[in-house]
Amino acid sequence: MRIWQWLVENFMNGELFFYIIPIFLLIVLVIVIRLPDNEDERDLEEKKPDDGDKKLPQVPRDTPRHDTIDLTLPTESGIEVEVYYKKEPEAPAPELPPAAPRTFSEGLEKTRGGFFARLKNIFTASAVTDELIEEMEEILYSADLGVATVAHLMDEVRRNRASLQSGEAVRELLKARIRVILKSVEKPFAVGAVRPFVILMVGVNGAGKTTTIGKLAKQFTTQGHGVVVAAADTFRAAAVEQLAEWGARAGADVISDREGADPASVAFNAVNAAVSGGKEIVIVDTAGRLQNRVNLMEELRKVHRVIGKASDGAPQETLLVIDANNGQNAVTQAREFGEAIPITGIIVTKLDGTAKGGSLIGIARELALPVYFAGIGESAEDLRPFDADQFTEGLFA
Ligand SMILES: Nc1nc2c(ncn2[C@@H]2O[C@H](COP(=O)(O)OP(=O)(O)OP(=O)(O)O)[C@@H](O)[C@H]2O)c(=O)[nH]1
Ligand SMILES: [Mg+2]
Repeated sequence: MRIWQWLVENFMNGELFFYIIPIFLLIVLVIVIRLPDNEDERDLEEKKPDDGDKKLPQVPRDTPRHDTIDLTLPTESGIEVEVYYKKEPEAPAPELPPAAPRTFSEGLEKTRGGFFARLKNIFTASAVTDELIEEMEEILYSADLGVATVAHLMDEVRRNRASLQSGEAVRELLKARIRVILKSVEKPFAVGAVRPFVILMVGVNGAGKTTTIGKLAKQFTTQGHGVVVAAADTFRAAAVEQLAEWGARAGADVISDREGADPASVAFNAVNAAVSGGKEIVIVDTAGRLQNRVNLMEELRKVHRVIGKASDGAPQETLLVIDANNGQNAVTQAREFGEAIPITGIIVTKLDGTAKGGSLIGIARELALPVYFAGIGESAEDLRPFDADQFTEGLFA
């Protein structure tokens, strides 16, 4: 039977209503049930974040990276409505050009602005008088170069007095002599063939040991070396955390122990970890301050000795970290540390933050130890192999 015949027949005999009425009632029922939800959703759509309705929480802008962000919002009718915000695809972060490493000239800006700026008057004088030479001597003495070094430089000036006809000539002589002093301590740092190659870092508190270890570790891992750093400054818990952070950043293994643990045993474990893990370089951090200086020196002696027990001939380098702000005090520090353990080289830090960069001239001449690196900023690249020419040019720029 065709459908239209069936409809006509059922309409005629009244049975059609028997089917239609239940279907109609079912539709009405569905609409009634859905209505409150729709109202709430409409309510929400109309609400703006700034319309003063404090009940609506704002969607946090930096919500974690889910595909959707769901919130359950209370509405005025008391019914909770779940809202899903589709997460916008994240735009890739714009590629920043790699920061150009600082030059020595930039790192020495403060030093140039200090005593070297005062020497400018002398360097631009058209004639060289005895008063001018005396004025220069005074400025040099006030510049923390150290008495012996200033005396040496002034001897050179007086010896060549006859040929010094202009301030420019004085400048060139001084620059040449300073360059010679700095050249005598310039030595590229070389990681020798011994494995593991152990570097022990020492220095007074705050000199920059831990930071410098972080920077060095980063440079070594970037060069493809496997590095272990030893948190042998167990005097403060924060020192271990600081080194662990730097180590993680550099991709180096960190060997540590609880606060107060024996620093020598941490160093010993680190050397053994490098041997068993096939790592090439171990850098040992040490405390800069203990209850007193005698304790510190005792402890450093023990660390040095125990490292030697872990690996014959280690440490291959014992580097003294010097804060350039300390000026000539660094010479005293170096002598004190040198009496406890054999110092093999120097790293001077914070040249960028001081007007006392010239003190390195005195340190170089007095200590006659290789200056391997100079810190001229906070980033890993700002720990630079010491370059006497660049340093001299930076001072006299
Ligand atoms: N501007 C600048 N700051 C530096 C440089 N080297 C180190 N610093 C800062 O000097 C401060 C002290 O450095 P640390 O590495 O903690 O010194 P430390 O020798 O380990 O100190 P202790 O653990 O107390 O013995 C930190 O705030 C470093 O960021 C540098 O070359 N330039
Ligand atoms: Mg430290």
